[in-house]
Amino acid sequence: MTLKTILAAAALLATTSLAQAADHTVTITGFSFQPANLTIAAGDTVTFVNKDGAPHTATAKRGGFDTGNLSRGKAAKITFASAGSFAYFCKIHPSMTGSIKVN
Ligand SMILES: [Cu+2]
Repeated sequence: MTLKTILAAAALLATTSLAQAADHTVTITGFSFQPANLTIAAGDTVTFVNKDGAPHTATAKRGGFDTGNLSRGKAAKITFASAGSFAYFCKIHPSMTGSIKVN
């Protein structure tokens, strides 16, 4: 295998893994997460966007991720590197809940 072939193969691999990771969006509106339950693949990202007037967080109940306070119009992008189930809530309004399942 020539160096040129190896470089081409590496470039192809990099392109393939980029194409496979998807970005999902959870919109926070009306004091709820939309969609509240989301299933994604390992390596995907989820962007939490706050469209409410009130500040909110998306915080994993058992650790793993926390957007911190998101005021109106703010967003946070979280990468889910490995499989698992993540129940989360809003620290400011604990009755707001959602879950992300990573396959
Ligand atoms: Cu909230």
